[in-house]
Amino acid sequence: MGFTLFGAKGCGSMAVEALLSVLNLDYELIEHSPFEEGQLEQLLHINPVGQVPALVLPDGQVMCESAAILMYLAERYGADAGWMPAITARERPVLMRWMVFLAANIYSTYVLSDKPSRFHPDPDQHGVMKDLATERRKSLWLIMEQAFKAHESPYLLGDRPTILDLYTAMISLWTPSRVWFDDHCPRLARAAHLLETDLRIREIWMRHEAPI
Ligand SMILES: N[C@@H](CCC(=O)N[C@@H](CS)C(=O)NCC(=O)O)C(=O)O
Repeated sequence: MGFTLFGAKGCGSMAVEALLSVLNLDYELIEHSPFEEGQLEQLLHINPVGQVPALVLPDGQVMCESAAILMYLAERYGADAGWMPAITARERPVLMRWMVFLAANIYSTYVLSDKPSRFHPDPDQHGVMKDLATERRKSLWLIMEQAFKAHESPYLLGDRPTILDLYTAMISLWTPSRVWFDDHCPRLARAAHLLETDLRIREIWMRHEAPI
């Protein structure tokens, strides 16, 4: 019995799919877009928040929250290959800090811009809300870029890719845009592009029509 991943095109399930693939784990992908009425209904049975990704583990437990899923899978199945630094490694707290930073600060802003009516009833205000969310994302990416600027390693945390490279690469595909990211966050972008030379990841990104 393998994993079942509930995901949608271009969504946060991409990174989970990529990690399941590079770790050679058996999984079935079920597409349930949270943006399609009928599919959302079904998704709510799996994740009461109505979001993807949601991952059903081989023992039947449901796991949600992209950063938590990536950390779990990488620790459990990808530690030897370096996808998650060892608990005693210097890189471990760095990875945990920035995984949560990406989830809590950057990814969370899409909750506003994807469905702004949740935060303001007046549609005339939605444009400005989305613009402000984009500006907020930009400033957060610049903070992360600053923190990694002096790291000279090929990937963000060393010579091998970790889930931090994967999560960074995925979220940087979204608004403002990979073009903005490449121009303004060259250190982070270098790691993302290097990760995307892995054909298994590239194939998944292409299937999601990622702008790489
Ligand atoms: N905190 C969640 C956020 C997931 C999320 O926002 N997913 C988007 C798709 S990329 C979604 O399902 N949006 C629909 C909604 O928020 O109602 C995670 O990290 O997994």
